[in-house]
Amino acid sequence: MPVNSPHALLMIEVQYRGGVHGGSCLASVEWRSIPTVLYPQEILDKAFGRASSQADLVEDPDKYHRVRKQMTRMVQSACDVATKTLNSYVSRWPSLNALPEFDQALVDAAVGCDDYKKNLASLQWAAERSQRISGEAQSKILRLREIDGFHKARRHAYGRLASIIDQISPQILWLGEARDVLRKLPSTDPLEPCIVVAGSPNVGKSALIRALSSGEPQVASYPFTTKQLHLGHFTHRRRVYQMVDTPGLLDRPMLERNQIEMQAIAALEHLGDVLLFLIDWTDEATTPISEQERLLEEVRGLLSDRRVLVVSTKLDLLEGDVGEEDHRISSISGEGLEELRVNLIEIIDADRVDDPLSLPEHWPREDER
Ligand SMILES: Nc1nc2c(ncn2[C@@H]2O[C@H](COP(=O)(O)OP(=O)(O)OP(=O)(O)O)[C@@H](O)[C@H]2O)c(=O)[nH]1
Ligand SMILES: [Mg+2]
Repeated sequence: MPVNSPHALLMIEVQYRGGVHGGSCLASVEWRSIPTVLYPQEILDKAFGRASSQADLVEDPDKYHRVRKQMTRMVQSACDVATKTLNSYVSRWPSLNALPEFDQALVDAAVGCDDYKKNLASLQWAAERSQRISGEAQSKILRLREIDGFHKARRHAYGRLASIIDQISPQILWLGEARDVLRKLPSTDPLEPCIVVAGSPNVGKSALIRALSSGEPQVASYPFTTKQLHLGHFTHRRRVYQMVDTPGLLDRPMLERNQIEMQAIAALEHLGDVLLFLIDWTDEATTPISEQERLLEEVRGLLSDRRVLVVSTKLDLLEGDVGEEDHRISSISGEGLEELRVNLIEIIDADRVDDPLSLPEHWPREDER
């Protein structure tokens, strides 16, 4: 196939697309995959343990040379393990500046962006210090002429390494705790469309996400509420339509909100493609209709660029007339769900046709063969 044929070009695009979407963590943050942070003492145990086993491997019939090699190797491998461990945290934790605004706002509310950056920077500092200790001890051992001196130099280096780790122990502990909080944050892929589901408490947000989802929705939490939120998705023509719940975020009057919540709400502007606003008109509703409608107006005002679909829920319980709405659904009986899904796909696709990487529907794709 000549390189300049349309097909060749297409292959390149497909590969490129695969590159962007294929690596699951390239663009989106998988908070769940942040590795466990060891306790300071565990880092030291790991470093010194590895160092001892390295020393055991040294073979030299001459005691003087053997001890010198052993001590050099112990210092080197203890410091290497410490450096690598600390650096692995730094590199596995996402860089905040590269995150979508909504994610940054969540991190800020959950653990504080400043602390996040400062504590990671401390680990990086300690990793560098550990390398320096290693280098200094090795050149010292090279200059020494006594077996006793080799041991002393090794002990001295171990002491320095332990004191560095001790010095950043509050930062290490902070990261360990932060990880447990961050792991529960919702993560969405900014390259795929996203539907934000809003509405007063108990209107059926989570039930709708569950009903539209292929498979069980993921459960996550926002830093603003003890309620669990749901993340679901469905696929249509290979595109993944993500859905996120907003309990504690877009479910009560904005006047009651603190600055950090407002920051997250403002950042929602950049997250979703469509906003579904759910209204419960049934007698079961826990929030009076007037209040639900007031919230709708507030949300419309806050996310003015966002296309809003008003959906009245619990159709199976509904009697008589309701107010203005775009859809009527029941997540229990399934009524209206497919119409809603089709409408969502239409709205989102209309906005995304100019994606330069998208392919016409009938074109062959590499991963289909
Ligand atoms: N009959 C009926 N009940 C529903 C329907 N959708 C949700 N419910 C019920 O309404 C209650 C609230 O539903 P959820 O999906 O938890 O509502 P939510 O908006 O996620 O609530 P919060 O997360 O607390 O804000 C649950 O008891 C659901 O079983 C529906 O279509 N029909
Ligand atoms: Mg819910």
